Amino acid sequence: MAASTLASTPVPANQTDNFDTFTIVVNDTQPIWVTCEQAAGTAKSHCGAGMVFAVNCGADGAPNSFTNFKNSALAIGQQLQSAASSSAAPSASATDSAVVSGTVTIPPAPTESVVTATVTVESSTWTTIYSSYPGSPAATPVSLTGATHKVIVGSANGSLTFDPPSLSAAPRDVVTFEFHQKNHTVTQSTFDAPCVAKAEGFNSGFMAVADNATDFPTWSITINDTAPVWAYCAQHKPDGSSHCGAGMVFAVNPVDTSARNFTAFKSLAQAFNGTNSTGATGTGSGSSGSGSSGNDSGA
Ligand SMILES: [Cu+2]
Repeated sequence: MAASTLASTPVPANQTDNFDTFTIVVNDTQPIWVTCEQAAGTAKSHCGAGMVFAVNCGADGAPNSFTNFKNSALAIGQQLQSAASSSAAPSASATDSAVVSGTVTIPPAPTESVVTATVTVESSTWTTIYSSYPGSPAATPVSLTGATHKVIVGSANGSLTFDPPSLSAAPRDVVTFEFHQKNHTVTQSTFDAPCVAKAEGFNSGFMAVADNATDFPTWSITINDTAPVWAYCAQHKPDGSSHCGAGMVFAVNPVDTSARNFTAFKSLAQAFNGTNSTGATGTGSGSSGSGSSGNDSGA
């Protein structure tokens, strides 16, 4: 459909009645994406603060979900805010500087871009908006159902490992974790705090597996975009040290050419020794169920 715009109509703060209205007619079942243009392109952008609306968007978990749309808007808002706060700086963008925490240096965050792409798979076509980093994989899934990637967590010899420790996945792909011996988790974190559960991130909860088990529980996440997803095991050893601090970390779509590659993530987990920069320990909540990934910009 053609774009529709209502010019900004100021409403006094004390008005309680006779509000202006604006009507659009929905002509088909395609998604319609709507934003408030007030202060567009500035740090005070209403859109960047999440003032967006949609008709017929995809279900949560789909690439064109409202959650992804709003998060894209919020990510742009954050970029506008950091650009505004660093506009006095000579050249480099606000995300280009490394953070030093004690003796540990956290590499700078890459500049995330929000990409709008038209994807065609198996005669289905849809528009997807996703966050992408330089070097991120393509947004086109191999099939409508996506591919399935299997990761073995732990092993019969008691290793503190995710195997493979990292992998590439396209949106719609599923990563299935198969839990082997000991009692591990897969818990989403952030690059900056590898061993601390990310707020509202996914969490398998603890998966206890007996030494003589031959049947292994599984737990899956669906990948929603191409940006890196960081995770760790929230278990601690009897001596109190953590599996994460021993290097039991995992990533989807880390960018090898970035300073924030998987090796850097694992090194950070080991350097913090299972704690974050403020010394808090990462613990799992023990909840279970299936999760989804990548709908936030906190990587
Ligand atoms: Cu573990």
